[in-house]
Amino acid sequence: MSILETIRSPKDIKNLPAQRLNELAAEIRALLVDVTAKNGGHLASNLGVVELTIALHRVFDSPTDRIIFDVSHQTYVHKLLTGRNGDVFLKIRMDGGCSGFSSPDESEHDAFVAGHAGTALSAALGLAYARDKIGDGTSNIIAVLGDASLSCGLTMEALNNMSATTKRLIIIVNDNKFSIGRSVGAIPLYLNKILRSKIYGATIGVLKKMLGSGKFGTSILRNARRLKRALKSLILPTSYFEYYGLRYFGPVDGHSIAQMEEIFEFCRHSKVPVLVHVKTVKGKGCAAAADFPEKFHGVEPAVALENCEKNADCEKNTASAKDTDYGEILGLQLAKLAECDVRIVGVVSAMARGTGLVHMRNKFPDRCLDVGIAEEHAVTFSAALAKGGMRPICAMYSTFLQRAFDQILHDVCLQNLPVIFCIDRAGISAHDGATHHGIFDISYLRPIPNAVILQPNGAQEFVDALHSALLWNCPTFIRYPKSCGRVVDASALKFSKFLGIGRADELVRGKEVCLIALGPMIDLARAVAAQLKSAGVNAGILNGRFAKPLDESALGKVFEDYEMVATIEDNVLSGGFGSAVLEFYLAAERNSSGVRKNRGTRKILRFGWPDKFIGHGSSIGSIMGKNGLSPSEIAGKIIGALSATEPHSRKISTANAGVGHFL
Ligand SMILES: Cc1ncc(C[n+]2csc(CCOP(=O)(O)OP(=O)(O)O)c2C)c(N)n1
Repeated sequence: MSILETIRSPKDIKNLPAQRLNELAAEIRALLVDVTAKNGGHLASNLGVVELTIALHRVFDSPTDRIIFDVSHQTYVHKLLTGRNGDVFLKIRMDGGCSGFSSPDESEHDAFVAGHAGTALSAALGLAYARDKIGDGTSNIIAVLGDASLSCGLTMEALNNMSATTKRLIIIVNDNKFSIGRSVGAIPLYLNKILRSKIYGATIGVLKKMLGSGKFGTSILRNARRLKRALKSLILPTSYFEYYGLRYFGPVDGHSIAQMEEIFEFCRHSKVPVLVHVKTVKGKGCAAAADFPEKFHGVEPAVALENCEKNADCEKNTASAKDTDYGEILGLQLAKLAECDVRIVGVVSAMARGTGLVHMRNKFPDRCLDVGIAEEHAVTFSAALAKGGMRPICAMYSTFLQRAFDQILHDVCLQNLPVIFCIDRAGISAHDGATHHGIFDISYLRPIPNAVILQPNGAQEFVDALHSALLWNCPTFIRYPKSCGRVVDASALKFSKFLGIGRADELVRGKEVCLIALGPMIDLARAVAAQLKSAGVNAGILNGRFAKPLDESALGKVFEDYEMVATIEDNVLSGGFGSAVLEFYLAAERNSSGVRKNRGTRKILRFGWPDKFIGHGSSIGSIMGKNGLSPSEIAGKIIGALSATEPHSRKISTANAGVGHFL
C-alpha cells in the first residue's frame, strides 16, 4: 500500500512520521503527472505546491481552520489529502470525477468556490470577520495566493482593507515567479528583490538556529519576540507589507516541509495578520514542466509527457493532432496586421499563450502589452489607447471579461471607442466547469449601447470579422470558442470579404422551420436539419452572425417565410441571442411592420444554456447532451412543436423549460 493510500483525511497526515513525508510527496507528484496526462489539468502549479500543501495540513486543522486557495487551480494536492484520493480523483475534470477547482459542494475542506484569480484574500477577510463576530474566534483563516494573484486589483483592494477587518489572518504567498507565463509588474519584481536579497540565506540560518529542527510547542512563543526582532533587522525590504498591517515572514523554502511547519506553527498563534513568503519551483519534480512552466501550467487531456521533447517541437507535435485554435489564427493575423499598421497593439491580461497573442509577443514584444491578471485595467487601458489614436485588440477569455463589465460600459462604449475585444473560450469550457464557462457574454454585452457583438462561423469568417472590425471603428466584441473545429492552415488565411455590420447570411433555404444559429452552433444546426430532414421536415439555416445589431431585414424575411423559427446559441437563454430575436419579433409585430403578413403568429423556439450553473464534464458534447442540446433532442422538440395541435397559441411551454421555450 502506498503512503498516499493511507491518507484518508488530514488527521492521517499529521500522524505520519516526518521522515516519510518526502516519499509521500514523490507519490503525489507521480500521480499528478499521470492523471493530468490523461485528463488534462493544471500540472505545473500543482507540482509546485506539494510540500506546501502537506505542511499546511500538518499544521492547521482543516476544516475547522479554513484554507482558501486563490484561483484554486492548485488544489489537486489538497484534494488528495482531504479524502478525494481514488476514483473521483482519477476522473478529475471528467464526468463523475471531482472538479479541477475548489468546490464546497464536493468537500467540507473546500472553503470557498474559486476559479477566477484574486478572490482568496477578500474571501478570507470575510470569513475572518464572521469568525471574530459570530464564530469561535479562534480558528485560523489561511489565504494561499500565487505571486501573480497577489498583484490582482481585487487582492490589492482586500489588502487595503485588512487591518480594519481582522487581527488574525494568515496569508501565504506562493512565489514561483510565474503567472501562466512569467509574472509581470512591480509586485512580482518586489518579491523577487526580496528573494534575491543576500540576507535570504542568513534569515533561514537564524530561523533554523532559533527554532531548532524538531517540534517546539511553546518554546516558539518564548522565542517569538527575539525572532521578531531578528527578522525585522534581517529582512529589510519588507516594509511594503507592513504598511498594510501585515507581519512579513520569509522567504521560506517551499519545498522544505520542516521549515514551513516551523513558520506556520508560529503563525497559528500570531495575534496580528501575517504574510509568509514561500518560494517554490513551478513544475517541481517533472523536468518538462519545470523547464517550461508556461506550457505546462495547464495541459490538454491525453498529452503524454514522456513523449514530450523538452523543446518547442513538442508543442508543434501536440498541436498538429488537434483542431486549429482561434487563438493561433488571431495571433498570426495580429502579427501580420501590426507589420503594416503601427497603431495596432495587442492587450492581454496574463493570458498571452491561451489567447494566441504569443505570436504577436514573439514578433513585436513591445506591442503585446501584458498587464498581468488585471482585466479591469486591461479594458480601461485599451479604451485610452484607442482614445490616443491606437488600435487596441484586447484578447481575453469570456469568463474573465466578466470582471470588466463596468470598464466596458463606462470607459469603452460610453465614448464609442474602437477597441476590438477578441473574446476567446466563448461557450462551454468542458473540463474547467462552472467558473470558466463563457456563456454569459452575449447577455451582459447586449444591453450596452454602441456595442457590436458577433460570432463568426469558422476560421475564414473570423479573419474577415477581425479585418472588417478595424474598418468599423466602434467597440466590437468578437466571440469564439477555443477551437474552430477543423484543422486549417492558420498562416495561409487572408482577409477575403468585408462584413457589413449586422449582416446575417442565409446558408440553407428551407420551408417549415428556420434554424438561426451563431458560430459553432451552425454545425449543430446542420446536424439538427439533417435529423429533421429524415423526419420529413425541411429546415432552413440562417447564420445570424451578429447578436447586436441584428439583421432586421433578414429576420423580417425569415418571419415572413417560415412558420417556425428556432434559435441556437452557445450562451445562456436569459438575455441571449434568442432573446434578441424574440424582442425583434415582438417589436416588429407591435409596429405591424408586416412581418406576419396575415399568416398567423410565428412559433419561436430558443435553444441555449438554462438558468443554472453548469458543472464540468468529459466533453462539450456530453455536457450539451445532459442539457438537452443534442441534435436529436433539439430536432425532437422542433418536431413536437410543429405538430402541436394549437399552432397559434401564445403560451410559454414549460415542457421546454431550461433549454428551449416557445412562444
Ligand atoms: C480573473 C482571472 N484572470 C485570469 C485567470 C487565468 N489564470 C489561471 S491561473 C493564472 C496564473 C496564476 O498565477 P499565480 O497566482 O502566481 O499562481 P501559480 O499558478 O503560479 O501558482 C491565471 C492568469 C484567472 N483564473 N482569473
